[in-house]
Amino acid sequence: MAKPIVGIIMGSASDWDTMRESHKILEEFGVAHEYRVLSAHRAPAAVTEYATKAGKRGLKIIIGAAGGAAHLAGVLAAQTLLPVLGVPIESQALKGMDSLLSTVQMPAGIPVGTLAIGKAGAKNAALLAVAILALSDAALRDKLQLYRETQTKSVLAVKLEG
Ligand code: RP5
Repeated sequence: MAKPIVGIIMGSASDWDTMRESHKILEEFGVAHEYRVLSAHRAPAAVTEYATKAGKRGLKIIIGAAGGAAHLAGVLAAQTLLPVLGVPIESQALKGMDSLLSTVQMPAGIPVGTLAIGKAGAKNAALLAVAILALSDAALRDKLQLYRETQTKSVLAVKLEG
């Protein structure tokens, strides 16, 4: 098994249905990755340990996903120099607006690259991770190019019935 270069971290097992979309994209592109639950509020010391050791373990990008008071991506970003991509989980109470605002509104100096709420954000976080990695990986760049071309073809092939 290749050493993971992307870490998908989520605040709860209940986030997995959303974050599986990130996992599926990274699988499709053959990017070695890991995924686990770590909560900024329920397990803060474990988040610190993960963030502070991630770079030394060979990770290049972290995807942090949480819902509600979604501080996980920000807390990860505060404790690593690796790029952190944030996915706001669609919460039941506020449909993810709470998650979006608490993920995206970082203080200047500690960036989190925040994606859309829910599954679109999870998928795009992985695609953005692939694009970042593709800057220094020509084979991955070719795969991304093919992915885009295939996507365009499938959009243009749509036949609507009247
Ligand atoms: C957040 O609280 C998690 O990221 C999850 O989206 C939300 C609810 O968690 P559970 O109560 O389902 O464990 O920390």
